[in-house]
Amino acid sequence: MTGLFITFEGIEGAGKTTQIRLLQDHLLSQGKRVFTTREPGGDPVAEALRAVVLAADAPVTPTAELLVFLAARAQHAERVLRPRLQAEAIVLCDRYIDSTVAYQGYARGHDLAWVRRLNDFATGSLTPALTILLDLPVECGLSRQSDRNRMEAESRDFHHRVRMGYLSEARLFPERFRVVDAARSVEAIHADILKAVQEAIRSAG
Ligand code: T5A
Repeated sequence: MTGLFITFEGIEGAGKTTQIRLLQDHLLSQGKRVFTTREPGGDPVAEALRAVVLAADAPVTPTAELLVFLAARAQHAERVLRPRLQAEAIVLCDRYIDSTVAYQGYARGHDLAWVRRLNDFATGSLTPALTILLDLPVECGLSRQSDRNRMEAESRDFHHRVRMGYLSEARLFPERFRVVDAARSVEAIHADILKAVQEAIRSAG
């Protein structure tokens, strides 16, 4: 695998989409080959699964929810992520394995070791070189939201557990995570992300 795999994580409204767009523009202006994608989704089958699992009124059980996110990930990893990384692109992915650990593990209550093993199974252990965690208080993230999917309608407590879960993962895997304070201006956040990405590009080179 010769590309560079970078994932973006955070609670609802953390600013992942905004920051990925800015980073993509910057990297393209530097002549880099960049590919942007998202989870759940990024492939027709995975996008169909996304529609099912995120529909506002879908009566999805917690176990089915976990397995649908993983099924979408398996499809995306094999059909999209691996080929793009083999084509030497910098791949920017909006959410990945840590979303499942944070939402279905820490917040929903599925066994963490089990969720990690399922992530490995779904992806063939495809792990990001760098994970940017955009961290901010739940109230701040939720106040930025305009439309609400099924997960976004969960309680504040649920989203608080997601946030704490992410921060625990960042402490467990410090070599991969960079935690960025996302309660600041778009420009200040972008500057921090650029530093982390430039370091990752140097290390990979
Ligand atoms: N999920 C996903 C799981 O439960 N398990 C899994 O395994 C996976 C993969 C995905 C949902 O699925 C769940 C998690 C999610 O609930 P989604 O629609 O992709 O759903 O949700 P998000 O990823 O949260 O996308 P959002 O668009 O809601 O949030 P972003 O992308 O983090 O934020 P962004 O950039 O769209 O910004 C939101 C708003 O804030 C403004 C923007 O202009 C925008 O209006 N904004 C700022 N405002 C002030 N200051 C800043 N610094 C700002 N940055 C952005």
